[in-house]
Amino acid sequence: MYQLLGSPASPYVRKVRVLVREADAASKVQEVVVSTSPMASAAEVVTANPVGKIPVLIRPEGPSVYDSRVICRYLDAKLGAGLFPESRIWEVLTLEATADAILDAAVGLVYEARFRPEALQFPEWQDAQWAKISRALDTLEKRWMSHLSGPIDMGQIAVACALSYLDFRHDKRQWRKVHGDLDDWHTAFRSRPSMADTSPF
Ligand SMILES: N[C@@H](CCC(=O)N[C@@H](CS)C(=O)NCC(=O)O)C(=O)O
Repeated sequence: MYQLLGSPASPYVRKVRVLVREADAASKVQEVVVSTSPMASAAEVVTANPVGKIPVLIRPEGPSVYDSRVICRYLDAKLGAGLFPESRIWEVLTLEATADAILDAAVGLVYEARFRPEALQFPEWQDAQWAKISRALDTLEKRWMSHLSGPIDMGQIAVACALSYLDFRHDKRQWRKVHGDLDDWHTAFRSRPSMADTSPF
């Protein structure tokens, strides 16, 4: 039995939770909820991942595995999920990296607002982070719609988790208003049972 240290609000953890459900392997991965933050790392997370970030996968056969991209690739292999097809592996990995980059900027913005004293907040930096997200959404819409509409893979799951996180934490930015094709795609994708079952809201 694997143990997944995480939190229902974390979009990186959600990628793994969706993969596990798509692989129909929920009985093999116990989800353990932890509370951790950049300013107060949870001890049980640090024991398994020195930088204190979630998700972390504790596995019976060796040391823990961490970073959502590594965990997803690992579990895909172990559970036979088939979400990293060799025939389009570089596209899948690039798409996943694009989704994770959206998340890195989006989560960073939340941390800035939550943990940095108001007087030290830096609107230009915040705008630059949102500009990264905006450019990535433009690129997804211009270059990736046919891939997103093909057979399910890890790239699609990562993009769906990233877009849901924008809804969850950055709703005021209204990304859907200027990205109609992505809006339609995400609205259909999020109705999959694996997505509905892992929604943070
Ligand atoms: N690249 C990492 C990012 C994970 C990450 O930043 N997780 C956040 C939760 S959404 C976290 O653990 N933050 C606590 C911290 O930064 O110390 C991954 O893909 O797993």
